[in-house]
Amino acid sequence: MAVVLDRRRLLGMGALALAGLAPALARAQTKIALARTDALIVVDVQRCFTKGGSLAVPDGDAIVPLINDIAKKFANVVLTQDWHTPGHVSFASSHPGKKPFDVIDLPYGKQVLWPDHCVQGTDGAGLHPDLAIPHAQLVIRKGYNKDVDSYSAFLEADSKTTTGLGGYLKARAINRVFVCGLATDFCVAWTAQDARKEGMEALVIEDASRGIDAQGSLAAAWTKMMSVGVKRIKSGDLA
Ligand code: VGL
Ligand code: ZN
Repeated sequence: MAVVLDRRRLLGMGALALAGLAPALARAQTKIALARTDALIVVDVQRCFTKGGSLAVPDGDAIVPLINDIAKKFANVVLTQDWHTPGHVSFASSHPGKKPFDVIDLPYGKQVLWPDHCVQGTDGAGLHPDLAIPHAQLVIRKGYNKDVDSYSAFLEADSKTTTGLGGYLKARAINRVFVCGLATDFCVAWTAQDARKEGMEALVIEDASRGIDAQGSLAAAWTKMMSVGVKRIKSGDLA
């Protein structure tokens, strides 16, 4: 007979193959352990950005139960709310002849124009009714200056006006933030990048976020985030 492999030899090969796989398996199974120096930042999970809202992010509602679950793992949770004045500079309606998703030049740079959304004190600006994170410690509002947008929870679009979030986190010895929410390619991405500027580790939980993806903005945002050291993880990576 040409090839006879005895049982012993087969078993031996199997063990060898498995041994070769072991480091990869170990890596895949290493979960991220959370500490009191970590915070979860839940970005803009508001009615305006979910089903029926004026700037509804596709599938935005789907992340709410997942975020509620993830949040239970964190000792520190910060929520953000987009919180615009009526007639805000980021609204297309504030610029005659312009329509949503047009881009204009403002003193601080390019600004995408949006449908009116998250106007201070309106129902649309409220947190999603199913968001259930009673232990969240801080709600930070942003975009409340009429002439400046603020995708980031740290720094307004003029790149100099701070919301105070960096100081708050530092004062509480938090040095690593996990970011999730809406929208991946705008407020989540800018928040994660600015956390890096604050000298913190930043990880975006991809499956607990959803993007708007206007003109390739989602892929561009990931490239940008990666380039400044933001890590891309999934909720299942958390211990
Ligand atoms: C957002 C567009 C305009 C966001 C806020 O939360 O990502 N996007 N305002
Ligand atoms: Zn906004």
